Amino acid sequence: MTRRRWMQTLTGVVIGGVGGRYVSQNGLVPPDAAGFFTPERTLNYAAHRQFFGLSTAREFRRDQISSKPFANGRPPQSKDYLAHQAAGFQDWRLEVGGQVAKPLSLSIADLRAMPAKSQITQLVCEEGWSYIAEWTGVLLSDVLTLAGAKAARYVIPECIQPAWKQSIDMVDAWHPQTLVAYAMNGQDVPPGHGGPLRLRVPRQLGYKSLKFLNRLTVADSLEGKLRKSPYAWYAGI
Ligand SMILES: Nc1nc2c(c(=O)[nH]1)N[C@H]1C(S)=C(S)[C@@H](COP(=O)(O)O)O[C@H]1N2
Ligand SMILES: [Mo]
Repeated sequence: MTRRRWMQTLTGVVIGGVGGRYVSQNGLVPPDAAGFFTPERTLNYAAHRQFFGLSTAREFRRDQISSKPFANGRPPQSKDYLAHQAAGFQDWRLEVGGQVAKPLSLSIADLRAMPAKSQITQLVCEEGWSYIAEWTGVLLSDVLTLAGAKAARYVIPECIQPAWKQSIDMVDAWHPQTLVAYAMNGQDVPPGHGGPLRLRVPRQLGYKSLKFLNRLTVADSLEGKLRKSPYAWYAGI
């Protein structure tokens, strides 16, 4: 057995034996923890949630904003996206549904009419690069409040690229830095960075900040919407 295996086994025994019941009763098992065999995911998630639930990501000064932020990947080339782009995104909608009292369909103008919030945070990609930018938008918590979100486990953001699925728990969904962003560095979010609308979850690695956002679902289970990915579901930083 390698040392890593030993550590994993040991952690598994500790979580499985002593903390297992506590952890599962308190919703501290992430949806991609395959039971006993990936205890580090549970340990990481449970520790973050127990000890750092309300901590905030670092915010930066305006003079620290990166002059050349890296746009990861080309914007979608689908007919649908190009048509939205040609129309200046005026028909783009953010649908909000699932376990809510009042499903919503919000245009970018509707979102701009809501209280705005800005933050200068770092987007950190799991591949090792990062940039600092100012994001402006509506707090996800304000959108959830407007929709009358009910008690549930997850918010599932979706985008115009069906392969890109994500989900966050309610701690991140209601967190005071989690934004539905329509502006980056004072301009409309450019297509390369997920325009016209993207999620910003600054307490997690970049892949949780879904670009081209068009739907939010409040749900208790991920029902096939758990992204198959080598990367951990919980990517707290
Ligand atoms: N819809 C969608 N969202 C996405 C991605 C993507 O390819 N499509 N890439 C993710 C990854 S891996 C990272 S690091 C960030 C990159 O954001 P950026 O393009 O502003 O650098 O967006 C995330 N959100
Ligand atoms: Mo990334």
